[in-house]
Amino acid sequence: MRQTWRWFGPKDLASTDDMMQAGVEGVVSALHHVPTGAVWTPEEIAARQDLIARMKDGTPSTLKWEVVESLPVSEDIKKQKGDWRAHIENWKASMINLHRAGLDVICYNFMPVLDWTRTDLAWRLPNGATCMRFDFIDFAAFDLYILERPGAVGEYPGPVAEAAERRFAGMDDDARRAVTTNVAFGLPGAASTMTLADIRAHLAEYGAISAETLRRHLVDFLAEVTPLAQKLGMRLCCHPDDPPFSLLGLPRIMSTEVDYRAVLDAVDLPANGVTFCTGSFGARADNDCPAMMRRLGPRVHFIHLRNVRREGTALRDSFHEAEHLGGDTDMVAVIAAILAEERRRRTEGRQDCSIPFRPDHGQDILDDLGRKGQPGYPTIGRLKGLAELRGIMTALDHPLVTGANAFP
Ligand code: DNO
Repeated sequence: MRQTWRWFGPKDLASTDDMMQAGVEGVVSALHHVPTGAVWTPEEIAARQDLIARMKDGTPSTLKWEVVESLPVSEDIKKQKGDWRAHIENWKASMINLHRAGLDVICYNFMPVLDWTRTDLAWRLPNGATCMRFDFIDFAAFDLYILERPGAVGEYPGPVAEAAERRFAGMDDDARRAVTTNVAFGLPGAASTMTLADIRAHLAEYGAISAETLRRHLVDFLAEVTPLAQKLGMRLCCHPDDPPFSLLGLPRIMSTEVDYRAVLDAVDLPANGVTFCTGSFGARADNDCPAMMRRLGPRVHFIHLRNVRREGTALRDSFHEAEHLGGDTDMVAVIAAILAEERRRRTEGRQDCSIPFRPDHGQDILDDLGRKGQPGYPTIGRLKGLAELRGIMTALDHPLVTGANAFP
């Protein structure tokens, strides 16, 4: 398991020195400033590589940019409208430029309009730390009474709609503004958040796009880009929907193992793969992460390790981001499944035997608090997560545990 870390570029509060001291082996990054749909040029890619290769004082770091997260897929491609064909050509041109620069793993997602969605970006825990939270009642209150989405009324179970009405009535203007900003926050690294009018306009565009249509658009996209990736020896990996269920009436098609299987089988090349995000999958009780890792394993090209605590029992329900070894996902079992997959790859002689993973998100603790970093990406909280995960990896790989030198 290759220990990587997401770095947002020169504006990131964490430095290359911080990453080095955290024991990071490789960097995950993206050119967030390049507009979605445009080509990532060799110059821009090289400039980012150069920043990663240097410590604060200019001396060389041992770090390299190893995973792209994300090369964004435009709304036009998802809807097959407007400039979608040109955007696919540009995506391929970016792939070629990345490959020439030595970057072969590309994470992307196919979530319409909203990327990951939370209602609270700094929810206070009993110990004073903060974490991100998705409150289904707050979300329903936003949808029903702030966005006033036509059609929303019939989509919530009665008790949820009633609770949302009471919740909305109890919110002051600040609370209403906060939930709106948080829901519209979307993409990490994005330059701007969306207004209510933007969201309404986007939703109207998706009116006629069913889940089946969106899945077909994803398969069409992959049928274009995957053969090139395969030829170049690159690995594409789709990130799951976060949370893994429909929001605002939008189709979400990468939420479960069945969803992934359909898309992996439709374009059945090793280069068509999975970003295995335990935090996204884990927000649904019917996603068994260790078992999914075992079954999807051969096609997993990148891993996000994060844990969530589900707060209710419904399929669509509230959850918050727990500590990496807390929450409802059995992280030890997931790591055991990853290590087993890596051993299997070694026996097959595969080159990609060390799967890059990153500690995904983290709680804001100690000096993270009040630091105004990228929500979900505190330096110390993630360092703690990485250290805990590294401990499990080291232990599970130890001869005392693997049996090579077991206890008498
Ligand atoms: C959230 C992230 C996602 C992820 C993209 C990948 O923190 O895990 O935004 O980067 O969905 O395309």
